[in-house]
Amino acid sequence: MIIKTQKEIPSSEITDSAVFKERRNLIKTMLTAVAGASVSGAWAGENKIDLANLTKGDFSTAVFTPTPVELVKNYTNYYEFTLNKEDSTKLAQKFVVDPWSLEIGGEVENAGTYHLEDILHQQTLEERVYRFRCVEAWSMVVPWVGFSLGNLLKLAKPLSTAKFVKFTAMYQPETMPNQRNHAMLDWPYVEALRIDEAMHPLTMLAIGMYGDVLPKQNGAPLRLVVPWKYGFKCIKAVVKIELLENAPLTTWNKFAPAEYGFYANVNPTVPHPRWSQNSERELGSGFFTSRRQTELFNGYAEQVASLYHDMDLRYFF
Ligand SMILES: Nc1nc2c(c(=O)[nH]1)N[C@H]1C(S)=C(S)[C@@H](COP(=O)(O)O)O[C@H]1N2
Ligand SMILES: [Mo]
Repeated sequence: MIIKTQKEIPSSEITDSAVFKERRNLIKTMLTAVAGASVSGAWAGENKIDLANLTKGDFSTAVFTPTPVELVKNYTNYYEFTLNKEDSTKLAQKFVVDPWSLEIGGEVENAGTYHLEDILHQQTLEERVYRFRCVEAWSMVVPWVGFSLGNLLKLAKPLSTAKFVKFTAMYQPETMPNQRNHAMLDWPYVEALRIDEAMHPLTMLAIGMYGDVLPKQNGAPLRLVVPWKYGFKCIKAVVKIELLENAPLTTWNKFAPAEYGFYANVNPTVPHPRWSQNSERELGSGFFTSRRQTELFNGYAEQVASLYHDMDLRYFF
């Protein structure tokens, strides 16, 4: 089972932390509404559910064993802060995620800007345990918490002219050193999907992982997760979603088009110009552990191959 519905979601372990406390409480309320208490009215803002007495979550029904959370939190790609995977944990803590609004516009009937909390009130949160494959040939398994992007887009009512969905990340140079220094990439970070990819039920917007809110270095408060594509498509800190008639330029594709395609579907038979994509190092695997064979569409071929039935994946990479 790939998608667990809210009713099956395990309740989270309660941890105490000062950061984003209010949203954390709201999310926890939503996450733990399934612990037996009544769901309706549970997200009025104040905690109607006794958060201190929840059963500890378990992920035993997941297909894959999640990567230890400490590894996922301390090995991150967040180029707005640093190119160093170990340093972004510390550097990202200055990032301001509260309050957070999401703008939805372009080729839609209902354009608007919404507080993240208001969006969460409307969406059904789910836990989904997905494989995650970085283009650099390492991988992990993450229990994300979030909701279907398609459900959100449907509320915006896309027009028939909407063919692509563009995502823009936060521009916050005061806290993001590489934006301040105009370093490495064009900022803000931009990604995009074809509309059918965006509407696919596997595609989600995540607000949490491992039963808790997203750590800042992992893309708080809102990030895209598209499990059959290379990790760079999974843009962090999303502030704007635009439905467009034409494909926009995306950050990595623009930076090095021969290396980072627009599609970026995981494909072991299409090597990166500088390395093979045939296998991957799993985070947490030992020095002598063999590498994992990379799968077409990262193992999600059954769900998504039909999206590309008329395309030669060697050229649309
Ligand atoms: N805004 C933003 N989103 C981003 C990136 C980034 O640098 N900035 N890096 C991407 C890359 S290359 C990967 S592999 C994943 C990493 O997600 P993680 O750090 O949570 O593992 O985020 C993607 N999303
Ligand atoms: Mo990546």
